[in-house]
Amino acid sequence: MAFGKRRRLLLTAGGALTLGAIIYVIAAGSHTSSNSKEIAFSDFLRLIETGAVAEVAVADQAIEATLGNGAHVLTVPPSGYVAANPTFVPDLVRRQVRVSVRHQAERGPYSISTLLLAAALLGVVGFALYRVTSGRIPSLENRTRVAEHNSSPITFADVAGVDEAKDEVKEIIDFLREPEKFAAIGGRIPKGVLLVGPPGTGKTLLARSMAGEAGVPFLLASGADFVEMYAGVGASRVRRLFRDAGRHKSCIIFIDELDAVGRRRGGNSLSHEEREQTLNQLLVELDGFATRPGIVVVAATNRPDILDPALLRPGRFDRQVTVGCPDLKGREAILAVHCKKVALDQAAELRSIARGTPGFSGADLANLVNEAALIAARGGRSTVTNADLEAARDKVLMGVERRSLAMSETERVNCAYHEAGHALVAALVPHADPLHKVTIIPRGRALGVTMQLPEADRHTHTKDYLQAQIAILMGGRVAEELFMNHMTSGASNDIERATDIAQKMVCELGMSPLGPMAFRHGDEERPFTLSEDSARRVDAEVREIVMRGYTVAHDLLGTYRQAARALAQELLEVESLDGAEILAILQANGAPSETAPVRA
Ligand code: NHX
Ligand code: ZN
Repeated sequence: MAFGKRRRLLLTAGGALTLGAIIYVIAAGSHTSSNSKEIAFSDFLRLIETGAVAEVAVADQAIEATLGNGAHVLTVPPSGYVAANPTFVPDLVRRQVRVSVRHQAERGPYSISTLLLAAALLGVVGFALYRVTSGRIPSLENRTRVAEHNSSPITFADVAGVDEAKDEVKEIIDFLREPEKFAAIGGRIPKGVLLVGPPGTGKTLLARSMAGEAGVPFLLASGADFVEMYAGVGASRVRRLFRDAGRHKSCIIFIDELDAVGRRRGGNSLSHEEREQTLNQLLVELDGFATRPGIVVVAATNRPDILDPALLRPGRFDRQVTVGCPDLKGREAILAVHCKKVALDQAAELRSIARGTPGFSGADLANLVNEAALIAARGGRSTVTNADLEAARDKVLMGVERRSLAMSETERVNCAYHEAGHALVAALVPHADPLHKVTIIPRGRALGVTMQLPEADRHTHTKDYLQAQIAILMGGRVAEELFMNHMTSGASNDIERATDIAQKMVCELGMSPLGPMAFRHGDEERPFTLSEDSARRVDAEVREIVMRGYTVAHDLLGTYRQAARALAQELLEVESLDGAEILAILQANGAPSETAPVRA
């Protein structure tokens, strides 16, 4: 990497020097002395009248004059002036001015401003080129990095929470360890493995651990490295990567973000020709490797759907391994891996933290443990406690607390009622996730937050759940209206999220009277557009669903006004409440203890 940077620097410096040299040569080639000042032709005539001019050099396009005091000036006569005024030269001679005529070949009369203009133009063009190529000088340097396999290799022990994926790649590791054994038996060994999963789920880590387990070198490249402005550069990088791989008896080539190069061909983007060339080269190399044993290509993507089908054909990336977000057990295991690196309090309950982090990826969990360690250190503790982990979880989920943010009293009161509105609806509407926490301490972009946590990992949602979620989102705005007699712009995010859910229900999930249909606007791949009639009906249904949620929230908050008021007052007092505290306050103020069905 350091080498690449230095080389780039050298290239840039060299380019600048060359440019400077060219400008110098052009400037020196012109006979105009650098102290010539360009003046208007009329001023030049006036200078002659006053007898200030001692000498002139006349050329086709310009006249250079040397004044009596030794200064040089330059002027451009109207075109054809000298030819049209046959007395011009004799007049000069009569005034004791020495006249010489310069030939075009002497390239004398380039004005310094013309030269500067040319140089500036050159500079602008160069700069534009530099910008277009985002500062990258087209070098064929190899960007692949070879991981050392003897210095603390990553093994399966470092990879937690993706047991199925591990099982699936074990076979490939066995093959890498003893390729001869497999070759003797015959049969085609998988050459390309595609790791599919969302960001942060450990695809790179899994690939690394495959190399570590098999004890083979690990060559790393990113699909984005292959996408270049210049035709042929991407393809040559691919060629080089595979040539490097060929030097090892066996190894793993890992291509991160395969979708950057592997996108379906035939697009109409500007750079698509270059990408197509790169992709073709990749396909060629993959096929070439079918004959060479011991080398496995692993690639990662989170968008297998946009990959060119040619990449997925037999003999290429024909094996797909899904690396998903970890489940409860997986999250606990991942937390344990990361907690090994910090001094963990004996009483910390990783299981409960894992339960409270549904949907977290491995990277999110690593981040959580790190945050917890920072919180513990800031608090002067020598170990990371359960409370630190919980605080870190809330920070990752809801954003950083901004206790110092100045809020006016009206804003604070509005915030308390807004959050109380969300909380009351969340507590009383059936089918909703339990309340985790309500706070009026500003966090991230929000002045207040109401947070629910599912009881178990959810992979699908019922229509009831989604409708309850919309009602809860409406609870904030409804409370502002009922208790503050106004509306604020603060509800914007709630409104946006509620509308998004309703739109999905109608357009993607078939949860409206319009039936189980997908309503979507067309894109390049599927130029199917919504008919005007459908669009109108979709809008009406979305509105209907959002308004139903609004009504549910309005009914609940209207019925249990006193409970909502008590909740808001308590929030103004203590700023944060957890789920159990909220339920206790609601029940003490006349709200039912159990979520009863409410009429829709
Ligand atoms: C502003 N923020 O931007 C101020 C500072 C109604 C008490 N002028 O609904 O804070 O008004 O239940 C992600 C998350 C915009 C994106 C929160 C985009 C908040 C949050 C506007 C509480 N809690 N609104 C809420 C809130 C605001 C906003 C967001 C976002 C408020 C409300 C933000
Ligand atoms: Zn809100």
